[in-house]
Parts: sequence; structure tokens; C-alpha cells
Amino acid sequence: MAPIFADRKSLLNFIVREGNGIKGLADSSISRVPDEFVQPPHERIDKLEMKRHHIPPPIDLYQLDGPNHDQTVEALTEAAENVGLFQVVNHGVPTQLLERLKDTAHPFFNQPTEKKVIYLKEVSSNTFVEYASSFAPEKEEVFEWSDHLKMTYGGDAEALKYWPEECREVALDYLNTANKMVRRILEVLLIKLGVTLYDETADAYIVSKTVTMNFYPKCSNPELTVGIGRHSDIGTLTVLLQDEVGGLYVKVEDEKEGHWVEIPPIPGALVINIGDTLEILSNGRYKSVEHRVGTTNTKTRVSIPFLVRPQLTDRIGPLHQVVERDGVANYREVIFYEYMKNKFEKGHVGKTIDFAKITAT
Ligand SMILES: O=C(O)CCC(=O)C(=O)O
Repeated sequence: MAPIFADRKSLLNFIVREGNGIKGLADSSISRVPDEFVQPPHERIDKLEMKRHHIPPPIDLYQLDGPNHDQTVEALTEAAENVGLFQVVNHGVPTQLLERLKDTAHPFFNQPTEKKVIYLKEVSSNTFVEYASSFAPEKEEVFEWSDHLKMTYGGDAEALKYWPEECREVALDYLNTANKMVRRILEVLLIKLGVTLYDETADAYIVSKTVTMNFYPKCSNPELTVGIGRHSDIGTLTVLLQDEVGGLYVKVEDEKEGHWVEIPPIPGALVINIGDTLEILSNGRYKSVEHRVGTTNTKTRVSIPFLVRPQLTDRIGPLHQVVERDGVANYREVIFYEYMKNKFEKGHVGKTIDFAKITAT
């Protein structure tokens, strides 16, 4: 029988405190999502509206090392400037590894609740792993239809010791191979800004690394819900592996309010997002991308982002050489931790870069 939740608190207890997650709710034979998941009309995803827009083809990173180097750099910078997101192929992360990664996400979330609750923030002293549901369920008005397993990197040895046994090796392989690609893309984008690049310049912006597994169970009301609400990533770059189900939407800016475009899954490809940190460093030349995820009643979806960021205590501001060239700083310097705190307090309400933006008075 489907569980009955007397109020928001008992729903929250079931999902978050008892750790049943959205998966537990989806498995409980509810025929309609609880009201707490119903998005206001302006946040719902109109799939018919999306289909009309053109998506640029994926960028072949192998070409960076050949005669088409300059065109490939151009394609990367153009996408970073105009959309803030692109797909890449021949990226150096083996397809077999990507398949294994997707395959390990399902068994982790399909385990009985008691196997997952040990990674709840409230229960565990293991700071390298966190199992959670929605984005900020204690704060947000409407819940999101997704569970997450966040694995924070503190070195290979720590990953192999503390990350869940079911996925530690494959997630660590993904992190280490995807990291090489991310560094290469960042180098290309920074050099294009006219920045003199020392090894430590690029490394400093990708020093903190996280692999997250997102799990979106089948949902009886996809027209009313979101898997993850509108946001941009706050770090430098994000690499995203999505499975074949689809449901990732990005906002492409135009003269009006911008329009939403679906990013279709391409077998073997990875999605790269520009994060707020890179927008700030580039003084606004590269744009972080607002994105969100829909739900579906046909299949469970998984996605696996690898996020790179500066350290929490780092000061982030437009790079000096870029400001000299532009003649003006469009963002103030912020401590990364404060930037992050602001975003977490606001929840998924779109881009929060105004926190650092200098607006003309
Ligand atoms: O699942 C996706 O496609 C995107 C995930 C995402 O936006 C996130 O984890 O912040």
C-alpha cells in the first residue's frame, strides 16, 4: 500500500531522515506525486517547446593534436562564449569505462535503504561520501525528483578506502581520466583569454574534485516535476556523463529571455559545462550555463557529473591580464566558500552570479 504522509514533515522524514530517498517513494506505488513535488507552472518543462532548436555537433578533442588544432580551439571557445556548454568525443575517457560507470549507479541506488543510510550526512562521519535526495530539502519549497551519491576526492588512497565499495574503483578511474581532459580544455580556454599559463595557474582552479551519481527514478507526473531545478554549476568546469534516457535542458541566451534546448544523449560523448568560477575568471567572456533536468514515467535515468572547483578558501576574481585588456572588472573578488554558501542558501533558482557581478550604477 502507498504510504500516507500527514504533512510535509512526515514526507521529509520518509525521504531524507529515514533515507528512503525519492527511489523509496517511487517504489511505494503512489499513483500521483505528493503536492510537495509539484512545481509552479513557470518551472515546469514544456518538452514540445524544446524540440525546435538546433544543437551544434560534438567537438572532437583528438583534433587538438593535429592539423585541425586551431579550428578545434575556435569551436571550444565559441561554445564557451555563446552557450556555456558543449559535447565532446574522442576525449580520452574510454567508452567501456563510461558504460561501467552507468552500470554501477543503478545497483547502488537499488540497494535496500539500510545499505544507503550509512552515507547520510546526519549519520556518517565519513566526509568523503554523502547520500542525499533533492537539492536542499530542508529549505526548498518544492522538492526535486532525484537522489544523489556525492564522492569527494581527497587522494586515490582515501577514495579507495572511503567511497562505497560498489563504485569506488570505477568512479576513481573516471575522475582520473576525465581530469586530464578537463585540464586540457581549461588550458585551451585560458590561453585563448591571453593569460600566461603556468602549471599551477590551471591546477589551482581544479584542485577540488567531486564525482556525483544522480539517480532519477521513474516519475508518475513528469509534466509537474523536475529532476533538478534551474541552476548553473558554481565551480570551474563540469564533465557530465548522461545515460540514453535524456532529460538535460540548457538555457541559451538570446535577445529576449533566452530559450531552453534539450541536450540529447550521444553514445560515448561527454557534456562539458562552464561553471560560474570560469565566468568570473574570464571577466564574463565565457558564460556559465543555466540548466535543469526533467523527469520521465518510462525509465529510471542516471547521470554522473565530475565537478572541478577551486578550494573553499580561495579568492576568485577576474584574471588580471583579462581585466587589463577589457579595461574594467565586471565581477568583484569573492571567497569561493562565500559564493558557494550564497548559492546553497538560495537553492535552485537559476544563476546566482549576481552575487559577484559588478553592476553599473
Ligand atoms: O543529470 C543531468 O543531466 C544534470 C545534472 C546536474 O545538473 C547536476 O548534477 O547539477
